Amino acid sequence: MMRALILGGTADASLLAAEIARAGIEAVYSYGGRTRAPADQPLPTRIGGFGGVSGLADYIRREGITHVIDATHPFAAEMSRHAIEACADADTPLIALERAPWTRVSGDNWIDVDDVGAAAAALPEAPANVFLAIGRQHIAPFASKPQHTYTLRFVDPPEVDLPFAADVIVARGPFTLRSELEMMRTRGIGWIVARNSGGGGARAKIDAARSLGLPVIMIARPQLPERPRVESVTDVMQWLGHSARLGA
Ligand code: 3Y8
Ligand code: NAP
Repeated sequence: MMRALILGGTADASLLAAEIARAGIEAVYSYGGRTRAPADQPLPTRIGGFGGVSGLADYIRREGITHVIDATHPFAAEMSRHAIEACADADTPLIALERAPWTRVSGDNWIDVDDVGAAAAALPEAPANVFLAIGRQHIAPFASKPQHTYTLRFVDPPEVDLPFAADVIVARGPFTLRSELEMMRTRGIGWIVARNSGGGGARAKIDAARSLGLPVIMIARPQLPERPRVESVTDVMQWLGHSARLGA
């Protein structure tokens, strides 16, 4: 009897959950508990960590999980690494649903960096107006460059003081080109810091930067160990042995 675990938290995971529910496959959707009110899913949902690799392996065994789909975010590296180790330990099939990274197109002015520390170092010395579109968890390195005016964007209002003065937009994506252009123009944004998340939900700021001719400091994805990986819900459904009913 098939029972799938979706490690969720992204737009692609929501699309997959809808398809799995439609196909009548027994499954559980899992959030990490990072936001106050995550989107509802059409599947039984659990929220919060599993308790490391062993906690996830125990969960898989205890809940009779037969297939694990890692549909988390390319930057949710710890969850993805734990899934690889726990599935090997529990001898449970694993597949990753992961969107391709964004690639430069003509007109893009990207400065490629490896991590958020290098992103802070890549900012100019002269004061600039910077949009940090990298969420809430990894902003500390920018405290080393207090000369800039920062705009941050969080899913939920900040609960603790920020490590540097900044203006916070509280908004949950996906975002549109129109709203990103409006925000960047009215705030006089001169620099954008982004992670190479890929997908459509966060792409609008990259397109807006290109049309405004603004530089984007682009943080590369963390390296992950090899695991089976697909980019579409249809491929996951086929892996699960069900053909996704396209748009039915
Ligand atoms: C909790 C689930 C859907 C899912 C929507 C996608 C698109 C909009 C774009 C910017 C960049 C950022 C951030 C972002 C995007 C989608 C998708 C995506 C980026 C929710 C969600 C959860 C999270 C967690 C949150 C992180 C943060 C990252 C904000 C739900 C809305 C910056 C990633 O405050 C915090 O602790 C937030 C933490 C991890 C990165 C960070 O380190 O701060 N996502 N985002 C999931 C869980 O608990 O398991 O609340 O419903 C999901 C989405 N966020 O159904 O349409 O699929 O990528 N999420 C980045 O790309 O760099 C915003 O502002 O331009
Ligand atoms: P992370 O740093 O890779 O994971 C840290 C720990 O959080 C994991 O070891 C696990 O705890 C727990 N966790 C993470 N995702 C989980 C899930 N879906 N279900 C159960 N536990 C989970 O994770 P993150 O980058 O903070 O991302 C957290 C969530 O936000 C994920 O669902 C991810 O898909 C979503 N998200 C993240 C980003 C991003 O930029 N990172 C963007 C969009 C959405 P235990 O070790 O206790 O099991």
